[in-house]
Amino acid sequence: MIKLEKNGHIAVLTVSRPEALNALNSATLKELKEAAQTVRADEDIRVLIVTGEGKAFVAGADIAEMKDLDAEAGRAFGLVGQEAFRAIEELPIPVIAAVNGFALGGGCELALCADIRLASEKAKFGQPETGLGITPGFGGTQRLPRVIGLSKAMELILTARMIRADEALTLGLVDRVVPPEALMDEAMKLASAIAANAPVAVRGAKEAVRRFTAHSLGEDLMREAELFGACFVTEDQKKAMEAFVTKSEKPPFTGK
Ligand code: CO8
Repeated sequence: MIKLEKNGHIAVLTVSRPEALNALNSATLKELKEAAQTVRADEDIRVLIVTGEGKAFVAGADIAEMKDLDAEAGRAFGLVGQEAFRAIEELPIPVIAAVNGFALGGGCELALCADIRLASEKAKFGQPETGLGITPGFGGTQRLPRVIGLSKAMELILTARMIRADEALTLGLVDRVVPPEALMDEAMKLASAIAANAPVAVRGAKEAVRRFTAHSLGEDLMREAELFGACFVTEDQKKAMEAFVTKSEKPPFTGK
């Protein structure tokens, strides 16, 4: 479900589960973490590009797998996702997200783990979790405000609305928007420009810049996982996820 290809000093990681719009289940998260470890161990790789196969980048964590979790299992699933995402974020080399389509929930959160984000004009972003009876659980509550600012992050997370690439650009969620057919070429050009610079200096610069936002991230992610797990004892979460999986109408939320 994760493809890893090398092209000179550049590696391309593709989330490839197109039948479920690349939704992240436990097996995919495990492969994602392993792929990050493979990239880390290969000193020849200087830049990583992360993208998705088909019409989605990643349409979120797998709702079918999450729907019946209880609080403990929910928290544990959140931690599995957080670990895989941290393995990507903490790579010493720069990571570019080439967002080709839907980047929702865990997908938007995966893009937030990259150092630079390019988007296709067809990309769509959002944190739909509160509409599914849960909080964002793969780092969105912490990384989104760090990238776009507090109140804009609040608005996106609390409304759960989906935005197009042009709005994502205005918000600073992506750095550039390009036509769909140009996305991978542009990502490769950017990666090549970075890979042509001195590897030790590039890695040092990445670490230094990341320190700007990394303060207390670890602790804050732990609290996010607890809050995420707590949603899985609610009827609202069960009913909203059941409605998604059975393609039926979501009942109004009751707060229970
Ligand atoms: N999980 C599981 N399956 C999914 C998901 C998902 N997130 N997204 C899409 N799929 C599946 C659909 O069920 C469908 O499967 P099937 O063909 O078997 O019916 C297939 O992918 C194609 O999807 P659609 O038919 O719905 O495609 P559309 O083009 O009509 O719609 C959308 C595309 C708008 C992207 C729609 O699929 C959608 O709304 N998906 C869900 C998006 C979402 O809410 N994502 C957030 C999930 S929650 C999350 O990510 C929490 C992160 C934190 C987790 C922490 C750890 C627990």
